[in-house]
Formats: sequence, C-alpha cells, structure tokens
Amino acid sequence: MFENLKELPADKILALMQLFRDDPRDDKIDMGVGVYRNAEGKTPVMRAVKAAEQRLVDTQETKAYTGLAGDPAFGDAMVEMVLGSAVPRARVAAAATPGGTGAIRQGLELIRMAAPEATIWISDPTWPNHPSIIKHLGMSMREYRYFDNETRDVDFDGMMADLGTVAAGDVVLLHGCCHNPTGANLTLAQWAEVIALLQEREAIPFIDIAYQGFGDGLEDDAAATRMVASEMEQCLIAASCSKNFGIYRERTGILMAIAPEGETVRLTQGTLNYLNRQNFSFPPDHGARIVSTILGDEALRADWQAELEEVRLGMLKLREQLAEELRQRSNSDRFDFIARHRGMFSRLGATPEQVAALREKHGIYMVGDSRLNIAGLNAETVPVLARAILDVGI
Ligand code: PLP
Ligand code: TYF
Repeated sequence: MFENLKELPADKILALMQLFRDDPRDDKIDMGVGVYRNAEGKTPVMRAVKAAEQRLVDTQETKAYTGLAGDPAFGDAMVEMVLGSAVPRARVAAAATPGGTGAIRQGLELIRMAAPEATIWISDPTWPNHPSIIKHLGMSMREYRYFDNETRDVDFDGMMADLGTVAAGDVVLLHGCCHNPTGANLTLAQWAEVIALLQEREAIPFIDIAYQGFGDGLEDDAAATRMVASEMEQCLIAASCSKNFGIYRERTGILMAIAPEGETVRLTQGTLNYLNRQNFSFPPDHGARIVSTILGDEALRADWQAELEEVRLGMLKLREQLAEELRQRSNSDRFDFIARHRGMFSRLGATPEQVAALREKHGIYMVGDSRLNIAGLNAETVPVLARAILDVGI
C-alpha cells in the first residue's frame, strides 16, 4: 500500500526554517516563518496567557470533553472580538477549530457540502496553504490579481477587473488584514467597492483573519471584516488566535459562518458540528480557554491588549527604521512601501536570485518570493539588512 505514495511538495516556509537552523554563521538573520520575535529573537509567552494558564491550573475541575463546536464561552468571546456589534449573534454559526488553518479547512469543507461546484478565488499571491488545501479537497480554484510588483501596493484595478468575472455562488477568499505574504492592504474605501462588486456578482466572501491586532490595532484590523459581515447576506470568517495571543502550538481558531437568522443559521451550525465530528470530534480546548479567560476578565484583557499593542508598535517602528535606512542609503524613496505595509510581512519584490544572494552571501533568510518577516529584525540588524538589500541590487 504505502509504496504507492508519491513525493509531495514541501512547505517552502517550513523548509526555509530548516535551512536557517543548518547555517553555522553566528550573524545569520531569520526573516522567514511568520512567528513574532522580540528584539532578543525570542517568542515569549504573553503575560496574560501565563496568568490565564495559572488560573486554569488552579481552578479547572475537569478535562472531560467539551461540545463539538468547542466551549461556548470561547465562541461568544471570539464573535465579540472579531465582529463587535456588526451583526446580531443569532446570525452567526461558529465552531472552534485547531488553529486558523483548521478553520480554513472546515470552511472549505462546508462550502464543498453546500456548493460543490463553487470556484474558490484566491489572491495572487496568497498564503501557500490556501491553494494547497483547496487542491487537496479537489475543489475548483482561480486567482485574482492582487499585488503590483512595481509599486509594491495593491493592484486594485487588476483585482476589481478579475473579481468582475466571478460567477454567482463562487467564493472569494480575502485576507481580513495584514495580507500574507505581501503586507499590502486595501483601504476601507476599497473594501466598500469590493463588497459592492461581490453583492452584484452574488459571490460569497471568505475572510481569513490571522493577524488581528498586528496592523493598525485590534479594532481597526477588524473593520473590513465587520463591514463584510454587516453588508453581505452570507459570508465565512476563519479567525486565528495563534499570533495575537502568541499561542501558536495550542492550535486555537474559530470558523464563523454568517447567514440569515433562523433556519439557515441552525442548519449551518449543525453542519459545522458534523464536520468537526468527522474530522476530529472535539476541537482543542486549552488555547480556547486561555483566550476566553483573558477576554472575559477586565484586568487580563487590558494587560493582553497592552502587550499586543507593544508588539504591534515595535514592528511598526522597525518598518519605519528600515524604510528610513534604505531612503538614506539609496538616496530614493523606492523602499517607502515598507513603512506603508502592515502586519508581520512585506514583499520586497526581489528576484529569486536576489533572495538567494541575500541568503548565501549575507546569511539573511527570507521566503523565496522575497517575503520578509519584519519581526526577525531589531535596531542593530536593520542597517545590516539595508546594506545587504542594496548590495544584491534590489
Ligand atoms: N492564515 C494566514 C494568512 C496565516 O498566515 C496563518 C498563519 O499561521 C493562518 C491562517 C493560520 O495560522 P494557525 O493555523 O497557526 O492559526
Ligand atoms: O506564513 C507563515 O509564515 C505563518 C506560519 O504551513 C506558517 O503563517 C507557515 C507555514 C505553515 C503554517 C504556518
């Protein structure tokens, strides 16, 4: 049986992590995988997470199974964090999942059950796991233009032209904030145009929001998702707690499906429960309980928000420092896009050869499409990177 298996494409981001580990140079710089790191290069456990875990150790009386959709307190807290008051709670079906990836997977399976013929539209480029999971599920997929490699901003005209050809019932996957891998994002006015177009085309938006709090702040980063939820009759949202709570390995996420209140929401909730049961029965609970403990306690929530804000502002400062350093050294403003981008990533728009030269000659690791993780830098390495970028001719 197993001899029939075929070699599968590796995850390029995870493969790069291994290359970095194997590099013996002391001054190497890791700007690869999307994990937040502080100035010391550490990914610390957030203070409120530690406190919530301590509280769980002290007070939790059972680890018996939760419900198929996870702990209801987690669902309510996440619906509130992501959607605020954009839609009535009664319009939201929700199920906890193993991470944001699990939410994307369950969302796609939900679509496959409801509309097996639907095409899933993904941005070009997008997070590689999007096309990988869609293909794995045997679903049909198309790309819409997203990034302008000259301006390093969103190619909005190209995006609108491509979305103008979407068929009724197709699904359009959009990054709620902090686009991965480019760092280029739509303005709210552009989101309003996208929403109007999707309404006209009778398409269904599927929002992947994995970096709420990493761009312009917890509320601002959710603004586009809330606009979509309040203006579309139906949509899907996959939210991850990996980055904003720093609980990557706990596998904490949630899928929300927004539908007309009543029978449709009831049916959708039942299907979400069913899909969880088919794939893993009960979703992981520890991370979810950390999140609901923090969001449900005024002091813990305030402390978490303060630490998240430090993380966000630290990355923004590094963006500004890097853009300024490159402005000085190149005598031009062609790298100002780095300060305009938001989230953990920026796509430099460099060639694969230039990315390879950064790695081989300078020990600077970024993904082959020239995506860099800004959190891999600190005040000392910003000038090192700027010098190297110009040295390899970017
Ligand atoms: N979506 C995007 C765009 C991401 O970058 C990530 C990152 O890890 C995820 C979803 C989901 O992450 P996780 O499954 O670790 O919650
Ligand atoms: O894009 C990233 O780097 C993060 C982390 O299979 C990640 O989203 C990378 C690859 C992967 C899962 C998570």
